[in-house]
Amino acid sequence: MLRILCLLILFSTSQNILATELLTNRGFETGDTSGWIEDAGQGNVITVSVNDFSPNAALSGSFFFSASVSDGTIGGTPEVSLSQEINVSSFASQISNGSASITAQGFALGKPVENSLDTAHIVVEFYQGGRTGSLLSSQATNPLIPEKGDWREMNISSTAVPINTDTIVFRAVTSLDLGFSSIDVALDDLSLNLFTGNAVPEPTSFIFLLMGVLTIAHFHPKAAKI
Ligand SMILES: [Ca+2]
Ligand SMILES: [Ca+2]
Repeated sequence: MLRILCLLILFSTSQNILATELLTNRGFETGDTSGWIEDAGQGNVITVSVNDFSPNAALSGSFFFSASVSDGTIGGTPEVSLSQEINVSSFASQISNGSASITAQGFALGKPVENSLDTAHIVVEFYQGGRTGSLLSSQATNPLIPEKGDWREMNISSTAVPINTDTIVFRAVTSLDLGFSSIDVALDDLSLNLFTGNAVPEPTSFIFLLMGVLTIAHFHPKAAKI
């Protein structure tokens, strides 16, 4: 009987979880870096690479970001970082009761003729008091050496938003294999999702469940001893 009741509760439960994409211009489809802070002020949003990425095309849409010297970065630049700073104070109640979490994602591509080990990674930082305030915690992917000829995924799995967070910073970072001159890395389809809410029983389902249990208890008194 206990097993049946547990199953009934499971099936009467709905996933009352909302996902909100926090990034703007996440695939660079404005044709520029609108919405992004270019920490090094370098790189460029392109449709076709001078130096030929392979495939020489966006992962989705028409545009992608390139950190390559041929696309505007000064030779020898050790790192090109794009970031967005998102004020999440409108989610304060969910964050303060521990029911907010994030996932982050991005894709990187290398060049077919490039033999240096440039890398890409993504970072999510949680702040109290804005980006210049207290860093509460952060998550980062391991450095990825982009594949030549294939967009590869960087992924931060579900991470709880620390209580007191009012600002989340997302960074996509490309890094130079020191000793070489060009960061031959492209980025596209960056994403930062905020999830709020918990799995909660639907009131109507719960009433039907209660009626069912009471009916069973009425006709099968022994079965009600759970
Ligand atoms: Ca794109
Ligand atoms: Ca390189």
